[in-house]
Amino acid sequence: MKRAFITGITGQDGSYLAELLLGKGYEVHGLVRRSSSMNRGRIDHLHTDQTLHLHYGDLTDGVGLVNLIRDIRPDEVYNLGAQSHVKVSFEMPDYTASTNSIGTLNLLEAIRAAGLDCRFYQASTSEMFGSTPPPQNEESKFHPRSPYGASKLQAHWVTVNYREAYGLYAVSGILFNHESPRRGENFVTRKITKAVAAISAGIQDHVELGNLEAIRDWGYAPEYVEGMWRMLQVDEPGDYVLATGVGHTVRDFCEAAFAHADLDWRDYVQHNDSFERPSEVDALIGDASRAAEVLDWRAQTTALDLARLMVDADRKDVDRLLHSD
Ligand code: NDP
Ligand code: GDR
Repeated sequence: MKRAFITGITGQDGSYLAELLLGKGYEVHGLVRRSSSMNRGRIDHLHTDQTLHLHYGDLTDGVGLVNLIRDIRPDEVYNLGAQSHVKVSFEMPDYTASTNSIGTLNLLEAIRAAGLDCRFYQASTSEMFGSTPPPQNEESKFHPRSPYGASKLQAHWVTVNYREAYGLYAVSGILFNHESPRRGENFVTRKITKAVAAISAGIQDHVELGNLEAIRDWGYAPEYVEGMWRMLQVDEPGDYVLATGVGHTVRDFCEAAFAHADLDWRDYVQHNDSFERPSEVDALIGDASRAAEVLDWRAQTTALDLARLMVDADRKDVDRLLHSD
């Protein structure tokens, strides 16, 4: 039985990846943060699985990671834990760098200290391309536009360095935006689809957004965690872009989401400056040809299908909430 260790298991991607690996017969170990309220909503449904083990820890606690990796001795490590919100990274730059950059280094050092021959996946991001115009692929220039993007770029290079310096099987997945009904509620897609559900149920009257002109390449998260796993199954470690190859504006996503509930987005979306960033990433559209060629991976779900799928899920949630008595 293969053994995997996942940081960020309570997040969107971590929860889908845990499901995927448990389904493949892995023993899965996940890092969870201590919190005064429960933060395991996305993995609660997996709690009866005897092959899932959760451990308290934090990416900023290097000693804790050394102890965990030494004891668990995983075959595969997926580093998905991060302060992952771009706008928040402008408000918490130090914490963002500690978690995303130093945290990655801590984990790589823990693997080295244990003398493990394991495979390592780093959750890199299209935000590292920042102002480089699309289409972006593995050879495109990095120019991050936020403390988040810069912190992930440091983690990316340290991953490459551990591969080159120590011969570690380390890969960096440069993933473009991917969403799902489990997406955090303060990312723009989920904020929009939740608002559509609440507005169509008559319990909210508008939603406030920032920049509607930004272009993103939105795919479906369960397909992207399959890509992460495939990156660790090939003979040679490498870096791969995962993306749909199609860009849409935030405005397009709004239009599709509201239209799916027979609403006109222009009647409900208001502008609020506080959701704008000090420096914006204008356009990200990925070229995932290398992943198609080497991993036989291709995105299946389009951004507009995703908008509809997420609206349906949020409308079901609102329905359940309203009829729960
Ligand atoms: P989420 O924000 O949904 O999940 C982040 C996870 O990291 C949560 O489990 C969170 O725990 C955990 N975490 C946060 N801080 C720490 C810390 N200091 N120590 C340990 N764990 C911590 O992110 P996603 O699932 O969307 O993304 C997964 C990874 O992929 C992230 O690294 C993200 O930056 C990256 N990425 C995401 C993309 C996307 O479009 N979704 C695209 C490209 C890269 P808790 O639940 O307790 O908050
Ligand atoms: P992003 O995702 O910054 O691309 O990072 P987000 O959904 O936060 O923003 C996408 C675009 O929408 C614009 N926007 C708003 N964004 C938010 N959050 N809230 C708003 O009200 C709003 N209005 C407009 C933003 O300015 C931006 O242009 C995500 C994260 O998952 C990262 O962790 C990941 O690395 C990248 O995707 C790829």
